[in-house]
Amino acid sequence: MVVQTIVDELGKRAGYGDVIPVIDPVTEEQIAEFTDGGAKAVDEAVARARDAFTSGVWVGKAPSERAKILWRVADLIDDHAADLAELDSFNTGMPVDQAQAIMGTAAEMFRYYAGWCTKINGIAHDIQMTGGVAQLFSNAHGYTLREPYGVVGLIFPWNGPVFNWATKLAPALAAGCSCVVKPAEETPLSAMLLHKILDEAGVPEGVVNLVQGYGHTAGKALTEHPDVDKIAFTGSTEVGKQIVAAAAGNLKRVTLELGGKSPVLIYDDADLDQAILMASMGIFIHSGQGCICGSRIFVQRGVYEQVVEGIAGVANGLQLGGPKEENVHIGPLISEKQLKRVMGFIDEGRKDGVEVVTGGHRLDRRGYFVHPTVVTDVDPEMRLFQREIFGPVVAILPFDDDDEVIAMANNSSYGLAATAWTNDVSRAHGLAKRLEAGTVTLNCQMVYDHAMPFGGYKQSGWGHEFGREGIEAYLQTKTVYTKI
Ligand code: TXE
Repeated sequence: MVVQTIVDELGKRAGYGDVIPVIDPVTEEQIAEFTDGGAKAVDEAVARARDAFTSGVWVGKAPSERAKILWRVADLIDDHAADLAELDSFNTGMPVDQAQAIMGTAAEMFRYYAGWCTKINGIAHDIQMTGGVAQLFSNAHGYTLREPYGVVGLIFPWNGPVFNWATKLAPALAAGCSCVVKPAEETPLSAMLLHKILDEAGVPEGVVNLVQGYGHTAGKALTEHPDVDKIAFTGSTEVGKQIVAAAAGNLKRVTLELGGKSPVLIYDDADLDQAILMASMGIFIHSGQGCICGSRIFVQRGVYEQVVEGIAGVANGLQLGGPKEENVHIGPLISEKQLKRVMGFIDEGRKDGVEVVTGGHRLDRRGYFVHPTVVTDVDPEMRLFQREIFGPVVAILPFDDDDEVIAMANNSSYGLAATAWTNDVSRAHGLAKRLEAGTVTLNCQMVYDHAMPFGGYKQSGWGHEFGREGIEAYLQTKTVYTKI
């Protein structure tokens, strides 16, 4: 019911470019279409956002009022969780129960940042300089103001539409920014309902502006726009670099949450049942379309065969299918483009001589389904081992000691997440220090909390989301001196 309404509304949106088809990754059929907003829709949206910011309709509200509205957004996300989950699973093919679980975390993101609205403050300082010309300023007082950047562009991908939206919008609004939101062209649906939720919650008109369109048209125009003060982006490292270049025009601020090739270290003293299950789910869940997926697994030699066998066993036991099918664990890849990309890496690996222990093929049915795939005999310099595949493909290598595995794990241009499974507590914390990653999980995997910062080392990103750092990413500091 909600799907049809949103599909109709999307189709009726005014646009200025090509008609973009929306494809169901389960059936490969077109389920909706819309017109690319392009640069013109971006211009209009930025102008509305600027007017809203200048008028003070949002940034000028009492922080406690902003907090109340963000709480209402959270409550409305909860109220509409079933509809939102239906839209995301319809659009991405992910199982409905998994989509539903994500809605709760999106609502909590708004509650968490609602709390920050009343806690944005600077420092106060009595001027203490003495001697020489500094005496002129000695009887003075200084303080800092934490102010929102102004108009921010929020660009995100298709792998978790509602969650990605909440992760960017909640802190941006808590900080007092006005926003232009550009969802991925593959997944435009849930953002339409979320936009209505903002309206119903009382976010004033013009504060959040939705632009639907391609990355190379609307997204690019947003990143180049001279009246946008900041871009927050989640997506590929390649596009992240283009955004940095585009932002140079007006030196807009940029935060980036990019790809990963996260290592998972499994030692022979670990709880192997747990490690095998979690390491498997850490790459196969959502068909490997998660930035923190553990796509490189290193296993201590004594338990190597056992772990490879165990992970292949989990892979073979997973049921793939669409949201309307029974007992499904994993959905399809999002698009034909991603299917070709993933199969391209597998085929290249085969030619280079890797052993495909299980999987390595798409399913013999409609839809962009790839069988969870385990490969061994991999040279660490292979593209399959160095590049983010963003599919259900894991490479497993043996290791003997800490130094060897740390060198292999850190041999990556990425640095988003890393995991170690070992019952030796001292070793675990030693590894946490030596692994080059923005998030390290010890004897657990795929863990996150709204209050804990999340960001990438190396080419996995700039800046942080979540926690205090998450709101600070939307604030700048003004220093004020006053003579007493
Ligand atoms: O990403 P893109 P794609 C990685 C993953 C995946 C690969 C390609 O490896 O295989 O990226 O996925 C917008 N200026 N990640 O093609 O192109 C685009 O419209 C401004 C990891 O989907 O980066 C969409 O909204 N915006 C990642 C968003 O950027 C542009 C999640 C992401 O698209 C733009 C997704 C441009 N020039 C993919 N070009 C993660 N970190 O989780 C595109 N966009």
